[in-house]
Amino acid sequence: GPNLKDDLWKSPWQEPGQYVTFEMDRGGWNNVRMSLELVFAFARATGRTVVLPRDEHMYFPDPGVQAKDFFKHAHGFADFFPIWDMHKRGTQPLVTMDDFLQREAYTGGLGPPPSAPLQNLGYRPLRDYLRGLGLDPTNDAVFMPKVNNDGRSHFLAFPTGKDAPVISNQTLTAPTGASLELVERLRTFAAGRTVLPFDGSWRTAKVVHFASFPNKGYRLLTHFYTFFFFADPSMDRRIKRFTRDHFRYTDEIWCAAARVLRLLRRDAQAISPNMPFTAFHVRHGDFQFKVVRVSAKEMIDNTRDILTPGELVYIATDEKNTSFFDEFREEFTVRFLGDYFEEAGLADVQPNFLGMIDTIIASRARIFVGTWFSTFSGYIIRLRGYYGTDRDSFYYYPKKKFVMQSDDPPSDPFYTREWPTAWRGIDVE
Ligand SMILES: Nc1nc2c(ncn2[C@@H]2O[C@H](COP(=O)(O)OP(=O)(O)O)[C@@H](O)[C@H]2O)c(=O)[nH]1
Ligand SMILES: [Mg+2]
Repeated sequence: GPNLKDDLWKSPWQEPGQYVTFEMDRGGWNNVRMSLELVFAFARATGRTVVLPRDEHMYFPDPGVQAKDFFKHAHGFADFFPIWDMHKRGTQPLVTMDDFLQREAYTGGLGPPPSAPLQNLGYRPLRDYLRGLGLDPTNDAVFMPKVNNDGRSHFLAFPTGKDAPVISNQTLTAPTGASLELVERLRTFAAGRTVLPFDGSWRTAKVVHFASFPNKGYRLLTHFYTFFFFADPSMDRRIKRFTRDHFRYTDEIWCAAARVLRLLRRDAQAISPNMPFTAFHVRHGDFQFKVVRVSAKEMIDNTRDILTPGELVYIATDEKNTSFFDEFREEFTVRFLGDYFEEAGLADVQPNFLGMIDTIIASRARIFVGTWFSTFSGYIIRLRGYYGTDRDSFYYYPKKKFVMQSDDPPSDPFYTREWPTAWRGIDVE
């Protein structure tokens, strides 16, 4: 959990009255979560206040359970993570969009105020207002960083402190005055990418606005820890702890998962006393990567050496037709979230939480087998990294089956999996 020492840390770049605004990513939930973590990590590192977007309808595909109201609910991030806790603890200040607009936009502090009064300012006019300020080259109050190619070609590098030399491409290619250790770490981190120095507007703009505007080159689909380089390794660890300790699903989500876990363990122990369970995440639905769409038989054949004959296999999936998994039933006791719907009281849970509940359940398994490319599988492995069980994570895609047993540093494409640098050794001050 969060600790007081981390909470009390102040960014060396903190200035009064600076903010980060952002738009929710338009992809699936884990893409949204990745950009959320990135925005908050940036705010924490720079001492800026986070402006929370208004509640929105987000993209949650219907995973085929008994719920009909997936799109009825607009969500804010506080529905999923207890984010106001960090504000109350003084760790990371937050403000709602409407309070921010009243405080800064309608007072003229950012440039021309919005054309409509607050109560009439709809979703699109608000979005276009913020983008418009960011795209206006004469407005130095709002900076909208253009980072093409989802952060695969660039990353942002922070120097050790306020008056320390800026980290730039020069540091990579013709370093003068930088330590060999720093240059080596920077080269490994860069993995062929170009440095964006944390300097200029990144530091001075009143507002840094992260737009989700992919066809114009404004989108960051990458892990925060592969996008921010810190010349000070202790700052790097601190920001990783901040993400780990403050982005934990709410008690409501955890408790629902815990109810299922108790029943799952009961069913596993009915097979044999003290028997743990194994989990798969099989991503189908709208998933665009066809090479990982293989039959259940192939998944079993590719992983039989790590499975225990007859054990309980929990399958988290967005495949609605569970007969797809019949071959698993021939060799294992198989369970899905839907099997516990009544007994675990899931009908009373907000249906858009079900994917997060599946995530937590799968993360607690003896071994985990994921779908390569899936950021949903990736997050299950991240959680296992936080618990220390990441080595017991695999992919059923043979080429990538054992990648979690390697300590390779992050490389392109960064977002298709999680990397041990997110969790390994981060508790050292
Ligand atoms: N309940 C449930 N939903 C899932 C599962 N896998 C995918 N989904 C849904 O499909 C979305 C997948 O999109 P995303 O989170 O972006 O992950 P990715 O597309 O696999 O990288 C999730 O957020 C869930 O809404 C699963 O195992 N269980
Ligand atoms: Mg997706």
